[in-house]
Amino acid sequence: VSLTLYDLAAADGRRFSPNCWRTTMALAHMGLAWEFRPTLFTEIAAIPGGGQKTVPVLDDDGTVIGDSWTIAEHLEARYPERPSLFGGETGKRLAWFVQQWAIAQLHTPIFGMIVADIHDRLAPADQPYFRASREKRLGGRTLEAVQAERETALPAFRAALAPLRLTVESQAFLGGAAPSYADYVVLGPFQWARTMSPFRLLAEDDAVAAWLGRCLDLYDGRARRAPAFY
Ligand SMILES: N[C@@H](CCC(=O)N[C@@H](CS)C(=O)NCC(=O)O)C(=O)O
Repeated sequence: VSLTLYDLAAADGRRFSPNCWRTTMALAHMGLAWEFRPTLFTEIAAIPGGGQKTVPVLDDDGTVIGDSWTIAEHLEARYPERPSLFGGETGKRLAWFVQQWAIAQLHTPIFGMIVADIHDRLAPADQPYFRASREKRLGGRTLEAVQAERETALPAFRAALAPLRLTVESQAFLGGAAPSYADYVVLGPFQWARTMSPFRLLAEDDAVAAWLGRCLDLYDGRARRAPAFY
């Protein structure tokens, strides 16, 4: 098996992309070996195979696949003898729901709370692209102005974690006793934050923080060992 993962890299090489962390954890879950290709935002279009607009991109023995969900489906189908990411079709469809929930309730608010910190840690070649594309997405506001509101935004963000909090108070992982793809989807945006920003999203005594700790420890602490602020 020859697997290559194209993953965003910051100026110092650290891996921060929430969508790429989904794939990293999926590969670790399956016990597969892979090679990282650190990639800048401004290098995505040049990924071999061509036509990619986002990462992660996985090259599996010459088959080039974009989009983290498509990659997870590919891995599940291609390596059926490995530990399952979804635990069957019902688990897969529920993980899809978790992904939509995470994009709305985690990615979107976290983006605003760390967006200037992300910018400041990107390679100089990426910074003008990131600022222009993200300020457009933010309706013309500056990255700094949006991030300055993070203390105000934090209570609503934490309150919206209630469904996650109540779930992981009574079970170790989202699918029960063992981790599955749904956990990696939720881990992604928290990993994005802790790798790129010193701003603490969670109170230390939050059950979500305990769940996050369990995820960071998985597979020899793969996510915990990554360069991060805390
Ligand atoms: N649906 C895609 C989304 C991937 C995505 O948006 N990746 C971001 C990095 S986290 C990206 O590559 N953005 C490129 C850009 O903004 O130019 C997936 O799940 O893989």
